[in-house]
Amino acid sequence: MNIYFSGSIRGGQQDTELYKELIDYLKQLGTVLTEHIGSKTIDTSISDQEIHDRDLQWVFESDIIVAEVTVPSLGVGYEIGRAIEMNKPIICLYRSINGKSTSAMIRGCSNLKCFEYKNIDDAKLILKEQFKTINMDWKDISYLKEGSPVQTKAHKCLKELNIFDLLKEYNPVLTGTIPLGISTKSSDLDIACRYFDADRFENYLEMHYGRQTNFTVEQKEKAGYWIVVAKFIYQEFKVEIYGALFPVASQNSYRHLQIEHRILELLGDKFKQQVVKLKQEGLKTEPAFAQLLEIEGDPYQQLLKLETATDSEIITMWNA
Ligand code: 6IA
Repeated sequence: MNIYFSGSIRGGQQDTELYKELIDYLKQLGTVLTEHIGSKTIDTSISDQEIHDRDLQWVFESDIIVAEVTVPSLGVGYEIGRAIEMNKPIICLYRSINGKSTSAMIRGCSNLKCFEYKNIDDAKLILKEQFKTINMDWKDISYLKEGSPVQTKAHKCLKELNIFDLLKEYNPVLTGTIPLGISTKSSDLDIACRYFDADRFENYLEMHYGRQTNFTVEQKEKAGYWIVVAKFIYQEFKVEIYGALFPVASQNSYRHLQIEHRILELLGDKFKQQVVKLKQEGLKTEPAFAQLLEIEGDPYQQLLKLETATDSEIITMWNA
């Protein structure tokens, strides 16, 4: 796994030693492409344009961005923005110093995960826990092949429909309950995508899947966003391909998949069975999680807030 560590240079180098400690820890989790951020003796022989082009190429080649954002830096903010556009998972770490807050454009951005920490041990724990989820590559559906009977069937159907090849440029990810192994008879095959041109995406779906049973495709507004949704039936599955203009990693269906996967991993089989039981009784997935974890308010929004909870906070939420 390639890790791009981002930290202030011209914005101020007062945290360089801390960056080095973070980088040394990240080296246990993958290959850090930007070790030089942890050193004050940075190569000054290359031009700004060479630095820019090389660093962006590394952002492109990385599987995750970890940014320490306590010291405000134009370069770090720029790298984060470009990485969001490339659909990369991003972790931002910051400390509160003299009550100074990190920019709202970072803390308020749903495309990244922002964590406040106090010391290096806190930061290491956050990284360790977050990397467990990030290591799960949902884009590769081969995990379904060895799964439950419904997952094996889903894998066969997705292969026959050639969805992941045909929609490759739209970054398709299977979301919903089938990947999590908590599906019921009425569960759909949900595929989240990102488009850049809604009409083109709609036409493309129609061209490839328009002849499938009960095919429909429409564009509509949902929660303030413009989306394209195609639906059809394939064998025993209802298939729903959903596209939006923003990266899949920041779409709610994908974020719910990630957090629900993490909760299921932490709380084990007994919790999983309880979720399935509630779903069989008619509850939707997120309300079922919320009920078991005693979460109040809108379950869809509240579950997303657990993205930045620690493992032990999640474990203590369930009264088994
Ligand atoms: O605006 P900043 O300089 O604080 O931006 C820091 C971010 O931009 C880091 O995450 C780096 O990835 C990138 N960056 C900026 N400058 C450099 C650099 N040399 N070498 C590598 N990456 C850089 C700057 C040399 C200069 C101090 C003489």
